[in-house]
Amino acid sequence: MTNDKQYNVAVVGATGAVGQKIIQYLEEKPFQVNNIKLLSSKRSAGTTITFNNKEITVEEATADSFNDIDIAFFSAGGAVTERFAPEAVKSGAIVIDNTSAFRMDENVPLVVPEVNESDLKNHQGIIANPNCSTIQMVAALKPIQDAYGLQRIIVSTYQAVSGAGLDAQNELTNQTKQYLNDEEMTAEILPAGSDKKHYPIAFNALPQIDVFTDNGYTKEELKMINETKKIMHEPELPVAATCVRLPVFTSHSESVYIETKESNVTVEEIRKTLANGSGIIVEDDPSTQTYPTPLSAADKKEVFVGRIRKDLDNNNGFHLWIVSDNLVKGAAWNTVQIAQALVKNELV
Ligand code: NAP
Ligand code: 3JM
Repeated sequence: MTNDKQYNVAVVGATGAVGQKIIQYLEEKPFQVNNIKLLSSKRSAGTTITFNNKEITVEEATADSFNDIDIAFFSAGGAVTERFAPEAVKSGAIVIDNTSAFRMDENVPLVVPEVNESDLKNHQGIIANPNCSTIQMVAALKPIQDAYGLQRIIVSTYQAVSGAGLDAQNELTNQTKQYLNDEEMTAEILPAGSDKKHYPIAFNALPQIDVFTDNGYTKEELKMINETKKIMHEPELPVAATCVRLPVFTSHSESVYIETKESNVTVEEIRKTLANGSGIIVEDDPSTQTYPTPLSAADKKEVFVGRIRKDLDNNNGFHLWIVSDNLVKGAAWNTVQIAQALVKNELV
């Protein structure tokens, strides 16, 4: 708790994978919640969700939902944000948005508190939460950027199905059962709900997250590339990304290659720099087979780093394995941390 003021909050997408986690973290009292309004589409309106042992009825989100709201958390897809976030701001609320709708808007701070909390002071009503894969990578790389500078990032991701919503999680469960029962697997959602073709994710690996763009990269890959440059305030930093979906329920993993500006940095120095970083836990010891995995990182708020190695050919190159719960630090917890920072800095 940072001050005595009480805040009225709304959660748009309260019945979804991200929304449910936001509600869970608000119960931990990151700041004082006076009233909470839980919003969804017509489909879930009328159902109830428990908040602090009280049953709250979920309401359909409309333009009028935001009167008297101080902070509105949005995680119901880009179209819902585009439709209602400006209305919420007009009603006097600050919007913290989990979708990609406004992330690259120059008037919208894109924030990971451990990396660029000070960008919050420029907000004009909407603050964007970065993509889950971006958040864990920049959180881990920030201390390295500060200490040694960065001159290149190349990342390959190994992403969990929970990043694609509750329906995608159910799809993995159902396909797993079908496969083990020798039945044909039905694929209707992944790799991208809105795309023409769907492939099974169970016992598979799909090198497509979100839809393709004209240059051959997927939108998820471009989110990682562009958001990283914006958050790290390095528009010219070379960043390349390949994003892959795996049959893992929770936590994204990333194999990240970086080149530092400074030469002759040692693995021990990188390890120490990371261990001193905020919200980072180093789990790295080949002698005891210690490294993070999706299961070990699940439900944790931190970003875990292991397999730290120096490149064998490039003196400035390092390889890292970065794992974090995509619905926690990758979405809900980062969102709630942003709200907490707004309260702490008296920006709300
Ligand atoms: P989900 O499990 O499919 O939940 C979607 C939520 O949106 C549900 O609460 C749904 O309500 C609600 N919704 C759908 N249409 C709506 C409408 N017209 N009006 C109001 N509410 C509506 O999805 P999720 O995984 O929670 O993700 C939600 C969004 O968060 C994604 O679309 C994405 O933009 C963003 N996201 C961001 C990150 C990140 O990296 N930061 C990660 C994951 C997701 P009903 O129950 O009524 O259907
Ligand atoms: C993660 O607008 C939509 O249909 C949501 C697509 C989506 C996004 C997004 O672009 O907001 C699904 C899952 C994200 C994200 O965090 O970028």
